[in-house]
Amino acid sequence: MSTYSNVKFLTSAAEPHQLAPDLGKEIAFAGRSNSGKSTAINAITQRAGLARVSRTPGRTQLINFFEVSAERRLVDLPGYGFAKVPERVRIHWLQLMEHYFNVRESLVGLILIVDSRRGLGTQDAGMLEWVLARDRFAHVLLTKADKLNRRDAQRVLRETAAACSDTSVTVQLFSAHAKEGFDEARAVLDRWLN
Ligand SMILES: Nc1nc2c(ncn2[C@@H]2O[C@H](COP(=O)(O)OP(=O)(O)OP(=O)(O)O)[C@@H](O)[C@H]2O)c(=O)[nH]1
Ligand SMILES: [Mg+2]
Repeated sequence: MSTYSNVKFLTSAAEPHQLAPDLGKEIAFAGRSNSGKSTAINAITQRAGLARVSRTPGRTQLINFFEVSAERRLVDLPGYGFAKVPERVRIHWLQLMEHYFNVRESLVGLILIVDSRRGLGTQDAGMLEWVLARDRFAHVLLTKADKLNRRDAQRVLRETAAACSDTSVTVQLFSAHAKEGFDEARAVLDRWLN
């Protein structure tokens, strides 16, 4: 039986007081809107439809908590960088994220989801700085690798790893569609949760 065979939706939070109880360990998935966060969670847990996938960027405006086992959680954070989001939504996002990262004792690490065709952006780098400043682990999934040829995928991997070389951040290629990188990602999650 895999670690994730009993994973289930726990709760959603739109406001700080709605966060799941801060017990045990949890891993957060963050990234730009439409980068493939929800898809990656579904792929890693092998549970189609667990986290909602959308073609419309900015769909996940809530913090969604999924329970892997007692006091072990995966967290789907709302995406950033979607230009059409109104200012008040952007400010709400910022306040919610600031609160989450400041208070969350159970947060052990961040899986940063980056579209491999875009590479690491300014906001992505900001997210990494945020978690590293709090002494948490961080791992980058370069998603949608199926959209690149092998040579370009390897180049993005090399460049991203180089950009993170002064830190403890690890990087890998990932594709939900081509079923690439699942074991590598699961190994990281297992290490952090155990
Ligand atoms: N080709 C390809 N498309 C992917 C892959 N992963 C995700 N997508 C597509 O990218 C789009 C966005 O995926 P989501 O998982 O909803 O992205 P998200 O980061 O959760 O988006 P928000 O919740 O809106 O921030 C969907 O149309 C997915 O089908 C992948 O590995 N390969
Ligand atoms: Mg999503």
